[in-house]
Amino acid sequence: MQDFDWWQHSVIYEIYPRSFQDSNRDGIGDLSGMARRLDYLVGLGIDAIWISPIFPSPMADFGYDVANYCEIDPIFGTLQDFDRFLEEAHHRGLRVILDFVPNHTSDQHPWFLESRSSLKNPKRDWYLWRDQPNNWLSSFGGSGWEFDEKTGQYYYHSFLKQQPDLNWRNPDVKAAMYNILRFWLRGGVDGFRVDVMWLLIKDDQFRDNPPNPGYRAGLPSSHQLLPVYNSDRPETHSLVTEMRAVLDEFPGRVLIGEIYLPVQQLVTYYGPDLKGAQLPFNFHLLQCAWNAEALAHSILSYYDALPAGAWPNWVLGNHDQPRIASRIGAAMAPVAAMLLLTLPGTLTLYYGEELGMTNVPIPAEQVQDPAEKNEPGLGQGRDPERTPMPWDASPSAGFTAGVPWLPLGDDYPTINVEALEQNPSSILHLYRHLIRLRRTSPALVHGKLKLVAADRHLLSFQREGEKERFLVLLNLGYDSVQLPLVNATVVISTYLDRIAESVNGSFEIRPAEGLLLRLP
Ligand code: TEU
Ligand code: CA
Repeated sequence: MQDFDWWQHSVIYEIYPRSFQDSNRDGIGDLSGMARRLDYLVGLGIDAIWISPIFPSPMADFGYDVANYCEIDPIFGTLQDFDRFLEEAHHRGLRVILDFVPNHTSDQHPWFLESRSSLKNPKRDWYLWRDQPNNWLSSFGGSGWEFDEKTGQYYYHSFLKQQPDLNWRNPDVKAAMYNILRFWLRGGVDGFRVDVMWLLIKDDQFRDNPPNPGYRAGLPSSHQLLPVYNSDRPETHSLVTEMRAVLDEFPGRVLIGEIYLPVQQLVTYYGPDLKGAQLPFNFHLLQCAWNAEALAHSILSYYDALPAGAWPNWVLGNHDQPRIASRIGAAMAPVAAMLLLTLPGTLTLYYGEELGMTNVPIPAEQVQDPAEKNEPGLGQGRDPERTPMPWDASPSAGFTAGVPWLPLGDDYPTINVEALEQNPSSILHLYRHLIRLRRTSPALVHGKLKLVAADRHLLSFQREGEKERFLVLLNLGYDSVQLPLVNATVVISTYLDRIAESVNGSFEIRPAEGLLLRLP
């Protein structure tokens, strides 16, 4: 795979740092803990780690409210701990991607403290201040505008009022943010996942958003309006291109964008001449109904929309979305694993996906996420998918010697790394096999994607490289399916049996079974 950049043939693994491994008994994961688990990640076969924010933060939105972009929050450790982590990861051949949160800072960031101190402060224009609010809404509920007594103006916040939005039309803001990227790039980080890339710039006239005709009671209040003037503005693209140019000052780095948009708009974030994000996250699988027709449609419409030369990527979970095993059922999780790991391009896993981890119900008094606290019961809460990684069956699952910041799932005594390790047909072993296969069979990474088809509960496609040809058959139903097949060999089943079985003639795919077959 020498013809490709490292990130093109990578499996990226997202770590939510509060929940991976605690090392000092405070019940919150940290860098030293993470470093202790690097060998596990090497064993899993992943190539790169993306760490959700670890910078100093009041933690109003658990690190997505940054108070200092060039330091590490003491909860997670020190800059030295980070350097050590980076070195140990690199030593093992793992890349490290940081989370860059450019749309907003914490309201405790010195820039905002200055900005709000007076109308004349040189940093006043670093944020979005107005005499009067317009109708824009916060994603976390209520108006997006907060009145500031002292100076008598309102500031805009796409998320919490503790997360004021920066003014990306101000050249000083841009320069400061690009220098932050350089700080970490010089320090050796391999790239960035950019938070809410599609929200960075807002309409310069602050026009009101139109009502959303699709809104109905029970949806988050932010859905009342269509985000026409405060998201996906045409000016965003020049910012993305500038960020990419900063990364390109350093060899071999990757720019990933968090973008929730329909495919046609999503793919514009590759940028003119592909000089935007190398990987605008493709979230369409994690939003797709779990049936063969919808999935085939999602895969094809994304694939067809890709600009020439653009590199595909796929995601089944992240720290904002219900876990895949809860969404489709634990029995179906292995099929999702096979789907993800047989698609072309770059893949992102969310920690615990490889265990078939499910959402953990959080009792009301233990809710942490402000998205849930602000609008309870509307399904906004993200705590259930952020619970500690279960490593073993010991009290607190080997995650902490203290009290975990979020509860462990009831099933952790059986669903944990150590237990699944000992069961050769577990989903953990399936992930490991599938990830390894991508290394030994480059056709799975960059071979052509062909013949994507849905037939009742069966989703199928082929992957065709120069030397190898594969057929992927995914039974998304709970009845077996009988298929006429000529001359193929089973490479792997999600049941982890029938390896090397040769197929000729009528052939059975069991309930919720995925099969990877080699074609002649
Ligand atoms: O998420 C952006 C975003 O749009 C989320 O609000 C997401 O749609 C929602 O959580 C789904 O329930 C990013 C981060 O990933 C998220 O954790 C932050 O809270 C948010 O930005 C603000 O930085
Ligand atoms: Ca800790």
